[in-house]
Amino acid sequence: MFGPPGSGKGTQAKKVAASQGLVHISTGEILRSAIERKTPLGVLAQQYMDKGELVPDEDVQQMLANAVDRYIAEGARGFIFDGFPRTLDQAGFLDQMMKERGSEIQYLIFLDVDHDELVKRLLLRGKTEGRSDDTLEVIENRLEVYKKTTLPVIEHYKKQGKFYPVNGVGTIEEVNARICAILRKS
Ligand code: B4P
Repeated sequence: MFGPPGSGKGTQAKKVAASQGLVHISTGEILRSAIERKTPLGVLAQQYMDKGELVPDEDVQQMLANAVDRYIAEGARGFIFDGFPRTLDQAGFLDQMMKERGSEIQYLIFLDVDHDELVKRLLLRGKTEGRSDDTLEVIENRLEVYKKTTLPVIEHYKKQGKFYPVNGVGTIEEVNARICAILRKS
């Protein structure tokens, strides 16, 4: 599940995981849990997330591979990655990691939402959930980082014929129906 901050990745990934029997892995959630538990990764991650920067590739990649292997050992039959990959290096890593495990990415679902709507949603979440990276200054930086560093990942999966754009504006159910239509068709 791919898109800018606030596009609904977490929201939609949870729904798709539940309906398709997939394991949902959100790198943002794992990092927030590490911060709460004050693990070495959490202490490191907080310095980046508080500024709206990305956590270094090697740390997130290691964390993701550990999570995937743990779930495979528990019998997982498929995954939905939410918030990963966020850089071209992470995309290359993910492809290689899946290949080594006899699988591959099937869809890059891109949630398309305009800038003003993103800022509106994230400011609202900042008010209701009190996430420390949902303040106006940090949101604007996250959106900048997304444009510069994360957007090129689209080209990577377009070349592989795996890019599926979805209009991410509408109710949560409407967006979910658009995603389900893509999964049903292919
Ligand atoms: P994430 O946890 O992935 O944060 P996010 O992009 O803001 O979340 P998301 O996009 O899932 O939120 P959603 O739209 O569902 O990452 C946080 C930070 O962790 C990053 O900034 C980075 O520092 C670090 N990080 C994570 N992954 C990393 C990686 N791979 N590499 C390096 N660093 C990494 O929800 C937004 C709000 O919109 C919610 O309040 C929701 O209720 C609402 N909403 C959703 N759908 C809606 C709809 N259709 N209409 C109206 N509101 C909607």
